[in-house]
Amino acid sequence: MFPTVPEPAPARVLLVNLNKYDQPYPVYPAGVAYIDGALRTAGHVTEIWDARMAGEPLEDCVARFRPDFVGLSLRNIDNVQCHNPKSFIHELVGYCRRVRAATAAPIVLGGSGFSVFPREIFELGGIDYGIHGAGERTIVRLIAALRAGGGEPALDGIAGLVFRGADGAVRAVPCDAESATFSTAPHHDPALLRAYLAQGSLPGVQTQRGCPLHCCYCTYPLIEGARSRFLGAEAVVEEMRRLAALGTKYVFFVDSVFNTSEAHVHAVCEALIRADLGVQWECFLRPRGLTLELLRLMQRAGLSHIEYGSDSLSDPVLRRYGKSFTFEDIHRSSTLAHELGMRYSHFIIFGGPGETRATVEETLVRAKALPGAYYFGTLGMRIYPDTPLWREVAPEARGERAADFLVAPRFYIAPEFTLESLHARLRDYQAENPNWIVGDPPPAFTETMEKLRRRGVHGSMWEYAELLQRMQRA
Ligand code: B12
Ligand code: SF4
Repeated sequence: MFPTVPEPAPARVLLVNLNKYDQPYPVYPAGVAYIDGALRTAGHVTEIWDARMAGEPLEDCVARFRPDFVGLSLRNIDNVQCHNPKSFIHELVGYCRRVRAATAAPIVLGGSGFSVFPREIFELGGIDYGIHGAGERTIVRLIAALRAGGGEPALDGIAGLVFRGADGAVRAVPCDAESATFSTAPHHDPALLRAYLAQGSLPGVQTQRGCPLHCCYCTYPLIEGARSRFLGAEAVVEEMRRLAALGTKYVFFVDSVFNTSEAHVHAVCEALIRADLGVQWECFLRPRGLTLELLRLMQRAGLSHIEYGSDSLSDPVLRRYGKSFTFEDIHRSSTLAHELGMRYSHFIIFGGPGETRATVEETLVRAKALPGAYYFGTLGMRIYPDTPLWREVAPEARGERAADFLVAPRFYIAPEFTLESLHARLRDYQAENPNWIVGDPPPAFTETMEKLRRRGVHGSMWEYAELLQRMQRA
């Protein structure tokens, strides 16, 4: 007979969602739901404290729940608005202090915001462990290793973990995003989900992770990996079914790009059509490789609003931004969506590398030629470490460090412009073109959205922004 090894008691893990930001609407913490699902599957006991929705102070929750571990989720570092910047880093530091004062439990920090600056945020000093990238396996392995008394060699084998070694140096174990699939399922706290739905949130559904493309500013491949991993179509339907059963009528497919693989789009849409759940959705699409048939299939499967990640309507700028399509592709994708009567928008980043006054004007003129389009414009390009833009700007050569770009958000603005000159041009243009939103949506739009949502209207509703701006002009 072998002696029986007692199973360790389940750990009590308090998950804290730090995100209170409400533009364009409060975002349901899908990442926390995934971590919750993984911890529960591993047999642990969890509770969520949500900075926006919690009914009690964080300290009271800690005292009542008595966690063995506290997991913090950091989604946003800042609002990425160059002319109206708002950093969330001081808020993070404040929360770390409050948790530290309330419990001796180890603090583990993860989330997309953390994954953009993992070392720099770790070095702010408020946490014990950081988790870069997808957190499900990593947090379960970390808890097992710590409870088994595993020291540095055990931690060194945990992909995505950031920790301080015995020598005092920060160690970042590389992420492992090589598997061709991902298959974890989130756990939704019904009360939390309903609270977000009541404030107009569109719960996120993730059908794939990773982006293999190389746009010059983009962090998504750093957060999720550069290789696409797909969730099976039936698992996507199951997730949509669970959300529908909890009262969701409209979701956001949070994939970096939904149409990276035509086969995946077909599989997911056909499964959704068969399941006939009556849930509508919105997603990011690359304006390339789309056909009328493919878009019609997505429409039949519930796609209601398309967000094209176009970035510019000028070909020299598209090339410099590292985009894998041309204005002709954008024009074709827009016309197809319009023919099908679908609502679609383009994200445009003004003032990045290669932008000149002439290319800005080219984009603004061409924008008028796309039938029925809505536009979201931003000014300047946020500079993130480890991106092609970072290497082009080469801040280290001037003695600057990545940490300098964390707390005070920094943006690239092409040499022909100042922030003010670019802002003034776009503000004037927006005044004449109500289908544009530059920067944050106008307050009248946000207020109207809130009213409509309280009356049970769901979805993105950008079309109301145009209506409101027209009314204001009149
Ligand atoms: C979809 C998306 C949106 C959609 C959201 C739609 C919706 N209804 O959910 C829209 C377009 C509305 C949006 C808006 C904004 N977004 Co956005 N968005 C994304 C995107 C592409 C995916 C986010 C997502 O849901 N992923 C799926 C979930 C499951 O993954 P996850 O949250 O990352 O969680 C995993 C890990 O991070 C980790 N994890 C998460 N929490 C925890 C906790 C612990 C303890 C652990 C261990 C691990 C862990 O494990 C999870 C599971 O694997 C990301 C980029 C990206 N690829 O990540 C940007 C991103 C999150 N957005 C970003 C920003 C800035 C914004 C805006 C501020 C932009 C703006 N100016 O309006 C707003 C803020 C909205 C808000 N109120 O918070 C930034 C945040 C970083 C930063 N620069 O600050 C990102 C990273 C993009 C970027 N620029 O780099 N966004
Ligand atoms: S901008 Fe979109 S397509 Fe380009 S690398 Fe980022 S996620 Fe991929």
